[in-house]
Amino acid sequence: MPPARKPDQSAPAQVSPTGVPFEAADGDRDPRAQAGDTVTSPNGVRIPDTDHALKAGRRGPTLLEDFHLREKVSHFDHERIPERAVHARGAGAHGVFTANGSAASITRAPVLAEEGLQTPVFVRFSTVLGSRGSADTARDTRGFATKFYTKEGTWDLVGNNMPVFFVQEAIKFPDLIHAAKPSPDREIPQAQSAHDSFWDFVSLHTEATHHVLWNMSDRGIPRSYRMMEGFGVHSFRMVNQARETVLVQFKWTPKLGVHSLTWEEAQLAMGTDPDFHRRDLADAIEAGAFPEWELGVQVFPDTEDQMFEGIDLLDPTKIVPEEMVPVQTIGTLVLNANPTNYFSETEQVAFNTGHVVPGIEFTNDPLLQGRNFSYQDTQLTRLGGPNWTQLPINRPHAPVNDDHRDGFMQQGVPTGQAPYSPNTVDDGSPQPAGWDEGGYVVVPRKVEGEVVREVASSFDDHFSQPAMFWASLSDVEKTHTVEAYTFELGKVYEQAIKERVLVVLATVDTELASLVAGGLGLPAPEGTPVEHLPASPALAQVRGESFPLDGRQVAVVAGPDADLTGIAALRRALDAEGAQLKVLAPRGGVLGSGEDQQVVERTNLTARSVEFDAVVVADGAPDDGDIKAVVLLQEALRQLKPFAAWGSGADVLTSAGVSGPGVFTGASVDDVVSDLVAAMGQHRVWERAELVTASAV
Ligand code: HDE
Repeated sequence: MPPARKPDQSAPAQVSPTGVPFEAADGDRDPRAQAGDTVTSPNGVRIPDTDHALKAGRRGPTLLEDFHLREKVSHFDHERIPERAVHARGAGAHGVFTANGSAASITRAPVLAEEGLQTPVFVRFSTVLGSRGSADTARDTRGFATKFYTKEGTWDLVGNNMPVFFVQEAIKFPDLIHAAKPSPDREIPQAQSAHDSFWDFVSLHTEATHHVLWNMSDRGIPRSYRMMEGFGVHSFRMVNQARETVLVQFKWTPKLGVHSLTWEEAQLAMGTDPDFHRRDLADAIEAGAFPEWELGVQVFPDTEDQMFEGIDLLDPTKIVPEEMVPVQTIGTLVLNANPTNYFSETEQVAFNTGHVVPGIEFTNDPLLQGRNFSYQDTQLTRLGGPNWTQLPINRPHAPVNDDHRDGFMQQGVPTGQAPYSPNTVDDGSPQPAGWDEGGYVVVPRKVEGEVVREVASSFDDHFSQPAMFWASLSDVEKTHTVEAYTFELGKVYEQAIKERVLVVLATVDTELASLVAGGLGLPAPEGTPVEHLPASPALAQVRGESFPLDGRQVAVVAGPDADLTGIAALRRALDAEGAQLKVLAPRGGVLGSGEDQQVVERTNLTARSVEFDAVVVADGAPDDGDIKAVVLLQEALRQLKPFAAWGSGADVLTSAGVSGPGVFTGASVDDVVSDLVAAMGQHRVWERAELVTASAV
């Protein structure tokens, strides 16, 4: 008979002041921090006064004896932990992943394979370069990291919103980040790649060209975390029940489509609302507009050369176009709860690419192999020791019995006398788990070769894929991309660096290079653009598709004499689409009374155009030429946002110079609402782009 297993190495049971054990329902909410009604010390001693220190006399010196004073101030002194070396700025949410079962043929991981299985998740979105307090809308790559609390252990899918990476080998990552972070002397610029050392690095490492092009495209400034794709970037190996393997690449596809800010909006938001993306995510979840993504995989045969039709599957600067290998949906992610405590959840959550479960294995992608070391390593400093998987947000939802012992902040009380294996002292427990017991048994794979510091020659192709990406963009995206390069290089001081970037661009595409050169006032270098695969329509964001309006924001310009019944009707119509209406008036307070009463949510002083996806002007809104109101309307016009107005509201638009495509007017709300909703579904009024853009491709 096999020996009895030891109890899980979980934290001691938590007991409330009344002696009732707490139910940590989903395993990641720990009520210990906030229990009972009275202020207590960390020891649980009730405190009569937390505002005044113990003193020898009212005007006398403070006593060292005051343990509450010492503990309170001392704990505060140690409140901060190091921010993440990269991806310091982020926002998180809880959710659930539901597998549709179609992955059963390629993986034995129930989280992906078992039809209808629901797995709790925590997702953290982030920017890469900025410090923890930096603005959300900087031009940057976005992190998209998902922790799946599966019954077989935790699986972390630590991806980005772009499918390729700057460097091919992990050993170059410190160089890349040192070049991209602020300068070592003045520590500027914050959260920006628009400086000499970044462009110096990427022009010397031309393997970065593909990722840089994605950053300079609209993908670098998402409208919302809810409107981004996510990519696992590397190829992973999947193993099914029959121990057969395939290679896969993961992709998250947002239900709301992929949409971006304009650069002007991004810059405005950095000043007016640095928390733009955080707020958007939290507000949407609070409003019940739960963000949703489909998880898909591109599946490739696990051949000996790890290539697919000439594309190296181990090179993280390459993609396989979806037109060549379609993305197959294997499940759905819904984010349905905001964190209760930012620090305990979003800050302390710690991802590790090395966290995989049976059925999901690695490939030899040299970037992935290095990441598997780095993530565990960085948490030792950031979270203070090796027990970081015991923190509530990181705790596996699977039994843990690891024979690891001690270390800073050990929270479990492991039992038994023999934390080693094999042993006889504890009757051999815990026992290893083989394939049939769900053990992480690695499928044998052949590895041989000479010890070299080299990569395969297929890694030398740095240009054909950026050229394909450029060719795939819509015209408006191309224009934005040219403007982004011109802006960023315009901030570079060294002429030689700008010229070197132009030479790189000329190898990608002559038109791209000459437009950027033109913007910089430099001669366009001669270049011989590379051969590339045909354009991939799936890579363009603007393709005439229509998307749901969940969590979209609409302003209605109103005033004391506005048609409040019309505003109420507009609110109902937008509610039905999942969008939110905000009343904007010259002064705060309440408009009208009774059923149609409207609370003023924004004033001309507190509102800025970037907050809204569309602007409506109500009948009776003041047409007093208030410069702030006019600026808001004109900015919204330039940002291609849809407009609507009913009754005299149309005159306000005319006075502000707002007309043309995407401006809908009528006698009543009913006359305009369906056009407005349809236009918002397209994200922007793209037909207006030509009228307001200075440079065009
Ligand atoms: Fe990361 N990365 N990374 N990275 N990364 C970190 O881990 C690293 C890379 C990504 O919300 C760090 O816990 C190396 C690719 C995300 O907590 C660190 C290399 C991709 C996050 C680290 C890469 C990512 C990180 C910093 C090159 C997309 C935020 C704090 C081999 C597929 C996770 C931490 C969160 C965070 C190292 C490249 C995504 C230092 C060495 C490629 C989303 O360990």
